[in-house]
Amino acid sequence: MIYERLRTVPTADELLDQAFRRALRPAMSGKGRGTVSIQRSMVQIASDVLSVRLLKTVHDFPNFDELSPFYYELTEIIVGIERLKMSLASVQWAGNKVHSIARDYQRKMKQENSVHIRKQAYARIASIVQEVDENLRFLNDARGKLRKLPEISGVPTIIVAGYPNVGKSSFVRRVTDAKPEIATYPFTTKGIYIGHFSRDKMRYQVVDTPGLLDRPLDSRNAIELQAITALKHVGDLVLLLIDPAEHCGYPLTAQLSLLHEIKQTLAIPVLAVANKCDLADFHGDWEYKISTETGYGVDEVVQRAIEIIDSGSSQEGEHASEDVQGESHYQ
Ligand SMILES: Nc1nc2c(ncn2[C@@H]2O[C@H](COP(=O)(O)OP(=O)(O)O)[C@@H](O)[C@H]2O)c(=O)[nH]1
Ligand SMILES: [Mg+2]
Repeated sequence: MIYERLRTVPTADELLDQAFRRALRPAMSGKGRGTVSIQRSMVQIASDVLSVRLLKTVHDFPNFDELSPFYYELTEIIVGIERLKMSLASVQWAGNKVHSIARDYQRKMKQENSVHIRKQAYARIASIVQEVDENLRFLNDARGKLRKLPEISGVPTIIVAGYPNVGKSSFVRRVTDAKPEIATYPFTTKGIYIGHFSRDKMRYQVVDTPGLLDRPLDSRNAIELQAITALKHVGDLVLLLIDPAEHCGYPLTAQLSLLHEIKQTLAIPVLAVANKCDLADFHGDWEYKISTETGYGVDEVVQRAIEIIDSGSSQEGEHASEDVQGESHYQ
């Protein structure tokens, strides 16, 4: 994942500490060297350490304009791209400024004033670095948040949605091969589950999103809604589970209106699937009915999902038309 390799961003104090400590080395081992040359190399080393670390911090961050739409949107809502760009620009400015200050002061150094000038250089350098301390802290905080973003690979992806207890996790468990990985996702404490399966030598990804696509979208604030709609960039299909027997505790009408909302909001194909058909009070005339408990119908639904994904990727760029969406017929 793009943010995984981000290193800790040091604070101004940490940077200055490290730089000035390193710069003491020539003074300690400076036998036989003149004072001017030692003072010059102190300034040189301190400024090298600082500008290298400041500029490295900047280069660690990706070029935001090249991020995939999924990570771009999440970065925007978690930390804000403008704010990030401004902080990085300030840190870059500091890295360059430290370098040019060091050059200027080294030139001014003479036999009689070198210690004094070196101290002046240190003070100027320290104040530049302190000036961007707030930006460094912001970047470190951003790093902490961005690193936790889920790793969602580019393989075809089915997003599982539906009210709590309709059987989403049971479905993911039944169709995927290994234990799903759990990733954190902004604005939900529950973590999303990412599993995989193979069909005809193709890998597919199944994402269970508890806390995201499991209740009416109109109850969400704008930021939560953005975190939810960002999923459309990774999902090729939403598989929305419905529990007509209402064992989940939510009325069927509410479940159907969630189906409707998700279709409208995400603008990717939605396949509605009625689950728990093994139950006695399962009812209704559904195009796709399954039981994740007994396994009834599950293979057919997975096959259908793959067909929809394949037909979507063969007409890349166009929106899936209404008729490929697996509208369930509930009378
Ligand atoms: N009878 C029956 N129970 C099911 C079925 N699928 C899930 N359940 C049960 O419904 C409850 C909620 O399932 P879960 O997968 O955790 O739902 P989630 O909240 O949507 O992830 C659990 O007690 C499951 O055992 C099914 O096909 N038939
Ligand atoms: Mg679950």
